[in-house]
Amino acid sequence: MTSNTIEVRPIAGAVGAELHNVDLAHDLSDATIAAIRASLGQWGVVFFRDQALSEANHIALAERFGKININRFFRAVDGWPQIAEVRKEPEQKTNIGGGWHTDHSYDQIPALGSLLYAREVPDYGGDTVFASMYAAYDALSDGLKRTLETLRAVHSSRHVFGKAAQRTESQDGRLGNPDAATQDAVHPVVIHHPETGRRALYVNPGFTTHFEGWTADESRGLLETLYRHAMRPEFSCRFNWRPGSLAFWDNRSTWHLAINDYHGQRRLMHRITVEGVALH
Ligand SMILES: O=C(O)CCC(=O)C(=O)O
Ligand SMILES: [Fe+2]
Repeated sequence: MTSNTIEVRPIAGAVGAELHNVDLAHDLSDATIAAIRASLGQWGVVFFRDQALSEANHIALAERFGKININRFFRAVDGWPQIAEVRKEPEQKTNIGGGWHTDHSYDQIPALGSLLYAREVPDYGGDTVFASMYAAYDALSDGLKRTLETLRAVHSSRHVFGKAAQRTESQDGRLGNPDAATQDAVHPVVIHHPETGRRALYVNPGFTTHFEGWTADESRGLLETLYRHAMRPEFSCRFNWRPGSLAFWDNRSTWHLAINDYHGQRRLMHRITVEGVALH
């Protein structure tokens, strides 16, 4: 297999690049995979346009980056247990991933990232925003950086996917298995990215509950300060989907949020999540 030279087009200053001149259904050569991996490390999320991927193509691509994690909360695509469905129907009001979060931080070995592929998109809206936790960390003062490097934080899925969450998604079949939402995880507040070695802020509004050894009440003020900082627009990018677009994000260096501004229209995405390593 030959591989053409991939063209990397950043879409914002801190995070996100479109990769052009690549056909993911036909070229999974070592050179192409290495180029994607390098861009993912640098840009936190990489985007591809106009990809014609079957479910098998999508799986083959994901497997080049690691073992597939079968999501225990999302409904799978019929016949494809490796592929989770991220769906919103015209009559549904809530969407999946509508607040800032990092997937799987509630796992002690969090997923590396996800490959989200657009099958049906609304006429307008339904963009996804990403934020760079490299940029957020880098812009903190030296004093706060030093303090944060001594802290660890607890992350949980209970309040999101567990029984207490009572989400409408569980009633309409998009999410399930609340009994699996019983584990918590502890990670450093500042991680050293396992591949790039760069430091990244690793707390998020979706799943972080408190600093280890602090109460939730005591943690709230500092967490809110960090979240407000990390949400600064210059650390983010916004991706407008078209059918056939694919986003591959790195959970260790980014947050994301799915904008819920397309009521009355369907949006259907296929997601494959790749396993990662413990974070230090
Ligand atoms: O639908 C999206 O754009 C992203 C949803 C989400 O948070 C996810 O798939 O992890
Ligand atoms: Fe997500």
